[in-house]
Order: sequence, then structure tokens, then C-alpha cells
Amino acid sequence: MSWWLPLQGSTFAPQIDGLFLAILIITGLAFVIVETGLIWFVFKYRGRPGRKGHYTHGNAKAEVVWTAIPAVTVVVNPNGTLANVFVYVKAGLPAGYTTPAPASDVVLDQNGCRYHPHVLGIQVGQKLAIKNSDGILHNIKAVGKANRPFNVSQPISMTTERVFTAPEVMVPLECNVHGWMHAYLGVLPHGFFAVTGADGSFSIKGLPPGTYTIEAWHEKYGTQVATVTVTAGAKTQDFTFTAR
Ligand SMILES: [Cu+2]
Repeated sequence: MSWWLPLQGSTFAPQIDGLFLAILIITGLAFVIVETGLIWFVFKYRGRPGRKGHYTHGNAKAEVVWTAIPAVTVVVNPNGTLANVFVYVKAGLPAGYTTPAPASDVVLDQNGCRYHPHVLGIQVGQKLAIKNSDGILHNIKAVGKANRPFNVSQPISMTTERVFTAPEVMVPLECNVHGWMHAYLGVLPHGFFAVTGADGSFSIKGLPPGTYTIEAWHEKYGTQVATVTVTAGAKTQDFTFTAR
């Protein structure tokens, strides 16, 4: 069946081929139904002897509605929350304040030719384990400014470790083999950072009482800043991004 489809180039290929065939069948059926209807109408309402046809435009209101509904659906996210926002304490900690880097690695996995997670945080001196689960060639390039750039080739299933020496929000990571593969790494001297989940929520724990500048970073919507005073107990801060 797949002899006429392009060569499968990734582990997503069977799903993509399946989706393509489903769309082809649905649109094919729709095409046949519409054309049959058109031809039927042409025959049924074709000119009769002694009568002249005339053109009417149709329903302008209906046209506005079926143009506006898809446009609104595409722009607004169902629950309005934003995932993959990197939220961190930007200022307010004493000068030179650091927290010890955890002994555990931060793992960045390449699976299905995508980075998991897409946005992540790490502390200065903590190990980043870059894992290739795909077993095909990936080439990880870090194009940071404060940290020394690197470019690592991973032709097989393997793990490469890297350590970052300077705070930097964000270090972009990309794959030279797959142009769509992008990840963003926030490097901080302390552990007061978080990435919003699928529900848009985040939590930063263990922050000593004080007044802080909290920044929220999103790859597309830029940054938002809030000043937050922490006393004993929990404190909630919302960030709102507007599409641009
Ligand atoms: Cu890749």
C-alpha cells in the first residue's frame, strides 16, 4: 500500500502515513458527494424553455459566521493556560547567593526526533545528561552566550554529559540534523526556578522570606516580570501573556 508514499524517515512515519490516508479518504468522499450534488442540481434546475435564469448571491450572514468560527477556534486555547514557561527568581537574593547544585542529573531526552522536555532548568555545575533514545543521528548544538557553545554528534543510542558554568536564561539547544528540534535550557546559580506544566501551573519551593523579582519566560511570548514578597507560607503569583 505504501509503495507510492515517500520513504519513511522517522519513528512518527507510520502515524503520519495513516493520518494522510485518513484525510485522503475523507476528502475524497467529500469531493465525490459535492460533485455528485452539483451535477444533480445542474440537471434538476437546468434552464426550461421560455424561462431565463438569474443569479442571487446567497446568505451573507452565514458566510460571516463560518469564516469567524474557525478563526476564533484557532487563536484561543481551550483553558487559556500556557505550558513550557520558565519561571525563576531573577533578583532579590543576596549578591552572590547560590544553592548547592543537586548531585542528580537533569535529563534531556531525544525521542521521536523531539526534545523531552522542551523547556528545562539546571543549576550551574549540575550535570545535563543528553540522551539519544532514537538510535539515529542527532547533533546537539548549544548556542548560548555566557556559556561556551558546544556541538555534539550522537550517531547511536547514547548519553553525553555537559556542565554549564555561568547563569544564562535561556541557552537555546538545537539539532543540526532535524531543523524542527529545539529546546531551551535556563541555567541559574540557585534552585529557585520551575517550568509550567500542561495546566499552566508552576511552584517554586524553599525561597527564604524577602522581596523578589520573578520573571516568566516564554519562547514565543517573551518575558513578564512580577515583584513578589514572600513571608512564611505559600504565595501565589499569576502571569498573563498576550499573543503578539
Ligand atoms: Cu535530531
